[in-house]
Amino acid sequence: MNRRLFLQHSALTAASAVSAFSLPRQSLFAKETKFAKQTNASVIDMTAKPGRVKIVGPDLAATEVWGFNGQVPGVPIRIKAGESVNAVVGNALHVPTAVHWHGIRLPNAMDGVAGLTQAAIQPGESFHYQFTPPDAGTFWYHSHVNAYEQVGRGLYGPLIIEEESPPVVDRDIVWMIDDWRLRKDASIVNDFGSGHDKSHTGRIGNVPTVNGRYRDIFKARSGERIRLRLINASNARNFALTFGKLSPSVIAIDGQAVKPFSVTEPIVIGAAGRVDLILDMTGEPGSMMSVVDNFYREPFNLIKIVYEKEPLRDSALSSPIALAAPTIPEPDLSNALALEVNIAGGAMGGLRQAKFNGEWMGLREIAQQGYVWAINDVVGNKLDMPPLIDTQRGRSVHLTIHNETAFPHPMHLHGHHMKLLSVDGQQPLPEPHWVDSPLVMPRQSVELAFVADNPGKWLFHCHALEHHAAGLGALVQVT
Ligand SMILES: [Cu+2]
Repeated sequence: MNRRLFLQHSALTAASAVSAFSLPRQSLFAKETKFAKQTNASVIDMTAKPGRVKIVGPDLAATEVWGFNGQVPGVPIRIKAGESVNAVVGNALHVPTAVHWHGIRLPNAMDGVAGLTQAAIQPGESFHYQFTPPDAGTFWYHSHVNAYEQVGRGLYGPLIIEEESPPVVDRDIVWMIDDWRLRKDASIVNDFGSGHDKSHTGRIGNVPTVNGRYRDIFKARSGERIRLRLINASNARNFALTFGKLSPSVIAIDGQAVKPFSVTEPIVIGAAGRVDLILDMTGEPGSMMSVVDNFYREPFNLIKIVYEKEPLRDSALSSPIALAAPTIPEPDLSNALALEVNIAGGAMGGLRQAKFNGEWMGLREIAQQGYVWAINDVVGNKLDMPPLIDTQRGRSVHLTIHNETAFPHPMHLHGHHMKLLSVDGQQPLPEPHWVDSPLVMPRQSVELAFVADNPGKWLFHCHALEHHAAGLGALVQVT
């Protein structure tokens, strides 16, 4: 079996280091994780505004965040396949904002990239987003204005589109995983977009959370079958999760169904990525276990699972877990626009010069403007630059991305899904599958293809948000 996808973090240990901030010590949360409220209303009111959230513990100081309706994660959106998202986004912040619906194949004008697809929503103003997602699955939404600060302060939430006939489970749970850079008093360290974060691995925090809570407890029952939707909302932290003796089955990646396969290796979820699991809770009643992250050098317990004393049933369910196959058009590789995409720059990257505003410039000079990355020797510092890809609607595009840097890059394409064809020349696990934010590890080459069937100018960028802010972005134009 090709374990590359799930072990691709192994090359990382030398290149990355978790932030020097130490983890605060405090009690675990006692209560079960629950979202404040499910949204069923036809029009969703979601206002970006400051809020106070107990992140580090129920008895400790609250953290001043920015959240949609003041909460973290933001107001949850859960609709059925075929239904529309109809959201009025207000802005009660003192800065402009906008909402990007991550992974949704939607009309360009609804994509939420301020300065490209819409004007930013100014303080006191609102914007009405309306679209019908073509795919069921696990998606999310987040700010796309100064995202490295606004997402880092909590402006994100889950967007779940339920299948017409989903697999039978006892509970359908969302874990939005994130990490925060907090001081001992639980306040956010206000060093967003620092030169170090931009040129190294991105903003890695010291307080990893599940649904906005550090070291939470998740209660489960023996015999229970859970669909767990993992969404990585971190600025830049990647996760590689293990579930003790449980044997999770992966049923979807980046919102799109895959042929179910079970894993014992760590499950890698790059920044902005999603993985849907079926978890059969086979532990003993009354026992407990930890979900452990192994991506970086120091493993840590992300969340504790505690079994209730009463089992739900004696043996695991055996009903089918496969989701319906995705309905994304297959790219035609025999007639595709082929492009090599070289990612270069950053610390220890060896990039000497690149094109900045159309002129060749030395990296030192470029760094003085706050940029350190380039795609095909072009620094992505503006939204009105010439596109990396300019193609007619309906054409297949075949990309080979080479990461020539010392850091991982989750490369997100807006408005489309791409088929992950190979990783370092080998077939990905379990087979070629659809992605919207593939994690490309240092020195890795990743082959992708998609049909450019969605007209507009779309962003193609690194979702380590500090990297994007420092030039790791380009445009794909479909006309
Ligand atoms: Cu990056």
